[in-house]
Amino acid sequence: MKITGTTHKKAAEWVEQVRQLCKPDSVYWCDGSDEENTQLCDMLVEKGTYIRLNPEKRPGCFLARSTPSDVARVEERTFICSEKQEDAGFTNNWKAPAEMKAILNKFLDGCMKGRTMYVIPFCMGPLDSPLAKIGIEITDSAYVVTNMRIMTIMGAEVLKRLEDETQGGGNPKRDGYGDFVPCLHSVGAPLEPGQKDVNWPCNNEEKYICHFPETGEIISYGSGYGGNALLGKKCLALRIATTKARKNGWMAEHMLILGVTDPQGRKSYITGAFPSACGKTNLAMLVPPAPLREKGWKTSIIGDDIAWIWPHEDGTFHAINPENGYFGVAPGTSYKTNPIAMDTIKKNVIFTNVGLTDDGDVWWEGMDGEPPAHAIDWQGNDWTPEKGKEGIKCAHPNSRFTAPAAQCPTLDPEYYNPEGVSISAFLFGGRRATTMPLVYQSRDWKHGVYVGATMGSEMTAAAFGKIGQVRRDPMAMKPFIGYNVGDYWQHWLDMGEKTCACKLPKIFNVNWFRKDAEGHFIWPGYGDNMRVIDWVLRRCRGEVQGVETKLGVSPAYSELDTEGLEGYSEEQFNVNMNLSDSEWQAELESQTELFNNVGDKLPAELESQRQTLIAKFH
Ligand code: TSX
Ligand code: MN
Repeated sequence: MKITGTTHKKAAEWVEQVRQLCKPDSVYWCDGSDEENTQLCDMLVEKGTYIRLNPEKRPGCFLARSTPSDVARVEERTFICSEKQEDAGFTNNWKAPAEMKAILNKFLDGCMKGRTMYVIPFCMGPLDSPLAKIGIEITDSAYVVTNMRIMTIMGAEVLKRLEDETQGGGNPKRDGYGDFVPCLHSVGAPLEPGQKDVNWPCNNEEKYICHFPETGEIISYGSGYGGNALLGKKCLALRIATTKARKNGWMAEHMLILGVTDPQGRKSYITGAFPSACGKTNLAMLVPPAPLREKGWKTSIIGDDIAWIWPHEDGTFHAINPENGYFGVAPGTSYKTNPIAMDTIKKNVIFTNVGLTDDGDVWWEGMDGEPPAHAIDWQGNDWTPEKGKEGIKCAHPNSRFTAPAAQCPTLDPEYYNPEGVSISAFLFGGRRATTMPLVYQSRDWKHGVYVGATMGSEMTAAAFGKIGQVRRDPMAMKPFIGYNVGDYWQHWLDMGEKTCACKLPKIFNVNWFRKDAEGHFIWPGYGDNMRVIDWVLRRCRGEVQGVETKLGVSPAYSELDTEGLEGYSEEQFNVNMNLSDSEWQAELESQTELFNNVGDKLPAELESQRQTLIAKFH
């Protein structure tokens, strides 16, 4: 189904305007077909960007190795370009739109010389959903095209839908009906005539990841990696979506969506917001422990990273996952930590910056079994377990798999439902060795918003500051809110007025990472988190009383299903749930820095919530 252009006037004009600015050798409209994908992957293998993995071990899989300077999102080069600086707020870098456009136009002029300009029509969310967002990404990276094909609904059917919408087709209730989000991406590495390309083109001097919330545009220059380049994900589905959601009364959140079936066959859905390194993908793919499985507990996944949530006609909040795949961190993924992910990534996967074994398979730190005696590391060098002992990693710590959601064995059929799923509970959580109990329920919506707003997690990698230090990460959204964080909190408070309290999702805080006096994790975590979720769901149904604490409502030990849970005594539970006055005084005091940073836009309600707690822990 070859496409060569569009009847959508705005899209056609924008593509032509970008072509004139970026000056590519050619323009290619992506139809999303298998044949097209095969051709692109073959070309990337020929160019050296992709290594075809052993078809016996990883059929349809490829490995890409990036330039060592282009391995992660670049938050310090990410900008919110609103007219007023106060509309970006302290969590974002800011520049005025006209000023940023002037800078970008200099870089974009001729930036695609010697390259093909790919036009990718894509949709975030089921096409018929009232929250679905159509985007068009223009990129000069075929790596981006092949990843976008996995991560979004991509190609001819999306472009046709956009065109049909100008004629009254599709779902007229769609937020953005008839329109699309223009997403311009360039690796910023034009080729002179005859110049040989490199395996991973990017720009080592300049990187700009720019969002224009008032006009709903995205421009990304200089990086070919993940969230910098696959513009449907963090850029559209979070930063731009948050601004649209605020305006139109819905929520774009950095949340997993998990389905749970209990032994009576009742199906519930919860979402969870967690900062990085808390195992969000593991939770989204949770396998209940054997004793609970035998009783009939089952889980399913709607999404592992992003949730779009709205007040549904039925009075409850519904959620869809706008993504079509998983862009997951590879290291640490194993049959022990996440068997569902391991089964999802057996075929048709793009691996980026993982190790390559001598038999053409992939390897990373934390995979099951012994490390290979020899491999090629993510930079293309020989690797042995001896090098590993010297601290040289085989896979980059931020190495990734790009895998189709449809391949997940526990994918929930409701994933495809345009109306989404009704959400019973929101979980917030971070990695905290002290202070935070295993689980508590907030007293009400407003208190829950405060709990999410003050979320923090201890750093496990030096990337964000000192290891062990608490980094505040409101709703796990710090780098993803496309406007002022104070206004974002106010929007959360306002959402609590959209339906009656009894139909709002109940808000819980969890901490899988508390340690005892000897420095050991108290809670076994992983599949056993099902026991906490069981209690959460019984609380949502009003089936269990819990115990009142200074923070809200927590389980009594007897309310937790501890069948088959070895080595977790009531004494350990008590340590796990303990609330220390001195730790909480320090916690509440340390929240002032965050609130002071928010300044004038801080909703009074949140400071009032903090004062209520200060009085309790005095
Ligand atoms: O993902 C994790 N989850 C959520 C799982 C559904 N991890 C890994 C975090 C890094 C991404 C966890 N680590 C979890 C957890 O609940 N809990 C822990 C801490 C922990 C680590 C090891 C053990 C127990 C707890 N026990 C043994 O290794 C034997
Ligand atoms: Mn994420």
